[in-house]
Amino acid sequence: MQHVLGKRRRSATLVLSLSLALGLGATQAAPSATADTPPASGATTAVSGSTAVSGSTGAGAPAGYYDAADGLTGPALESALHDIISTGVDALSYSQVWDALKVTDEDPSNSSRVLTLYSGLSLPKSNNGGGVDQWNREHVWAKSHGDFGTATGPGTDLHHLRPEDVTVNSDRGNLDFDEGGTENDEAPGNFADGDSWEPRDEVKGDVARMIFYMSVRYEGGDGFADLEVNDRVGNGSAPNMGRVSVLLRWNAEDPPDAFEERRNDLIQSEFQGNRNPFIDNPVWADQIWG
Ligand SMILES: [Ca+2]
Ligand SMILES: [Ca+2]
Ligand SMILES: [Ca+2]
Repeated sequence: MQHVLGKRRRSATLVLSLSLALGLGATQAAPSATADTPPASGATTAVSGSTAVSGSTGAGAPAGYYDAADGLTGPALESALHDIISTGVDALSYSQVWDALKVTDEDPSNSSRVLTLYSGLSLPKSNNGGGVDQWNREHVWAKSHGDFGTATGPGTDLHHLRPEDVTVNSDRGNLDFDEGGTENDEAPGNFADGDSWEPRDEVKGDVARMIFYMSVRYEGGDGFADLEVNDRVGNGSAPNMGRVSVLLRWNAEDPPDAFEERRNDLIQSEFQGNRNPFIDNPVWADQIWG
């Protein structure tokens, strides 16, 4: 049984590797979307006012979206971003998350599939569920850290929910994020030890920006815990997630790509009505926690 599954995994990985090698991967979509747009006119439609949102290749934030954060740093910036991303939010039910992920995490090279976060596999959209080799809903901010469960709220917030292979999701469990450990046998490039999980290089920044979003979005005023990043691992059930110093480095090393930006746009326009500011402007993380 184990042996057969292992073979299936390797072949799925091979297919993905080949498609990436052939230029069919998510990162290939970025330049063509904006390459023909003159920089000046592109910038005015893609970003808000005078706030410097550099490097964005997605549709980006609507004009004015971040105006209230303009020029701020530190706690004032955090507070302004909290208000911006907590206004006019349409929160989903946990069952609605299944269908949403089939849109936000669609494989750019195959519209009948989704891409999984840690394992990087392309799996059929229809193969969601709780069985071995199916995909399910990974809470990147582990739901036990603050005990928010799957009630409508942080547990159903698409900005930190991603498709993942059921058993890899189980391996990550509720570990904090840090570097080191033993490589995961089902998801090469991911490592874990007793108190932390290190995602593969391609999604290190994605993970960091999802955690930053959750820390700013949830401040304890909505019946759920105040979620906060800290510089520890082994946070257990405390409403904290670490290690922020490592997450800041990952944020710099793995900047937002077209897949992540498209996802942010879709969550705002089709589902929740709010954005992850750290995808639009990764430097804000340094200005709050650096
Ligand atoms: Ca560790
Ligand atoms: Ca990435
Ligand atoms: Ca918070």
